Amino acid sequence: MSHPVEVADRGEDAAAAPPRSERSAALLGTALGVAFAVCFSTGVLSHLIQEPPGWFAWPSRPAGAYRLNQGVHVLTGMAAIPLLLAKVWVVHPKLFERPMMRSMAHGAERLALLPLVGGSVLLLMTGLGNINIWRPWPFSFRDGHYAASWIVMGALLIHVAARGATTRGHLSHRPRRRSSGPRSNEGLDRRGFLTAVAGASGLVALLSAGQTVSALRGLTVLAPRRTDVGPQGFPVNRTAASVGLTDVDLVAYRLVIDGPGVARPLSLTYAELVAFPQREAELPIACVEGWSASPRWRGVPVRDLLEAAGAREGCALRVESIQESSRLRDAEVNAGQAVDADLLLALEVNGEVLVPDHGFPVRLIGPNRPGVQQTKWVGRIEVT
Ligand code: HEM
Ligand SMILES: Nc1nc2c(c(=O)[nH]1)N[C@H]1C(S)=C(S)[C@@H](COP(=O)(O)O)O[C@H]1N2
Ligand SMILES: [Mo]
Repeated sequence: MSHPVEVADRGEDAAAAPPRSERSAALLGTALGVAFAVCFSTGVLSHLIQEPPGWFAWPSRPAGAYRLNQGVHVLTGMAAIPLLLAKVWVVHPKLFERPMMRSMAHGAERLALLPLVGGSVLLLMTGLGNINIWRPWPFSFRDGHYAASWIVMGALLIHVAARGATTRGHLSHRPRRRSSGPRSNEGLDRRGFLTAVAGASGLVALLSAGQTVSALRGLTVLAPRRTDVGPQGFPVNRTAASVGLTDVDLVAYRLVIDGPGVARPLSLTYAELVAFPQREAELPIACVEGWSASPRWRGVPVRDLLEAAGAREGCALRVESIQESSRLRDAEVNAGQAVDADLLLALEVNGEVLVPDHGFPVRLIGPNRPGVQQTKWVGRIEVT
């Protein structure tokens, strides 16, 4: 069923048509659907990586896959903001249309608009707030954002089932271009409007992409982080000062390797770690918030430490920080990641000893791990 907004505009001149039309709604809806599908799949993947169920093991290669995933998530999410604003502007007269419900099916379709529109606004707002470290809501960002994404995708399925056929109709009948005749309206026509929305969306993406794509770094206007700004040339998520670790006492410091998976638990001093053979690797820090940088690390391969401790093959690890209480003070390393030669306990970055903000004395850095799992100020590796 087709419910015209202002005029049924199938086959009419795009350059003379008003911006608020069914074809606009169909085009914007399709673009939003694609952006949300990309956001949802990259988001759910990020969730699986952080909360892996038994059947899921995130590999350590390719080293930059998580960086790409999260960069794409945040960019498509940002690009969706102008699309959503435009879509709501185009269809808003219909949201208040009477009668509220012409049939059960029509009623169900209308009802699904509430979680669809409300949830979308919530998703984009919480996402945008989170990357700007602005979290004024009373719930955990991840829980709220995750729940909202399922609600929105459910409502979107209902919406597509109800409106998909009309949308396809509007998309397949390209409007004819009329060469003569008076223009029906002044101001912005549909083509101009859609071009402006696409431009705004592209510009938002372009001005945010520098947080992932180093070639666009100079254009990082809308993303909160410049990835080359920070001690030793890249950003800091949680500073050493904020957790009281600016001044770790190297006399007392030990790295402990223990747990049921090892034959000979180790307790190593900093000097002993320095004496181990070191390995260098360029590996990304890819924050869940979308920014990423790829400095050059140098440190002890975890593999060598496991061997020294007589660890059983196929063990997973829990890496623990000397930082006191925080959700981010420990992280899991699955059995596949644990044997990657580039999983390092880094002592240096970009040719210098780590500064406290980047995790001095030692921090974990491994290929393809989300930033939240690159534990700083490591004090213990438990082999499970
Ligand atoms: C401006 C737009 C958006 C931004 C900036 C954004 C940002 C983020 C960030 C920073 C995370 C990582 C959270 C963490 O692990 O701590 C995340 C996760 C996620 N996002 Fe978004 N997002 C946006 C839009 C969306 C949309 C439109 C969807 C779905 C259609 C979505 C679905 C998800 C899901 C499922 C997760 C995983 C949550 C979890 O790990 O529990 N996001 N998002
Ligand atoms: N112990 C500890 N490690 C941590 C964190 C933390 O808060 N505590 N933050 C993590 C997050 S979210 C990121 S993105 C990276 C950032 O590393 P950097 O500050 O060296 O850039 O560290 C990770 N390691
Ligand atoms: Mo992060």
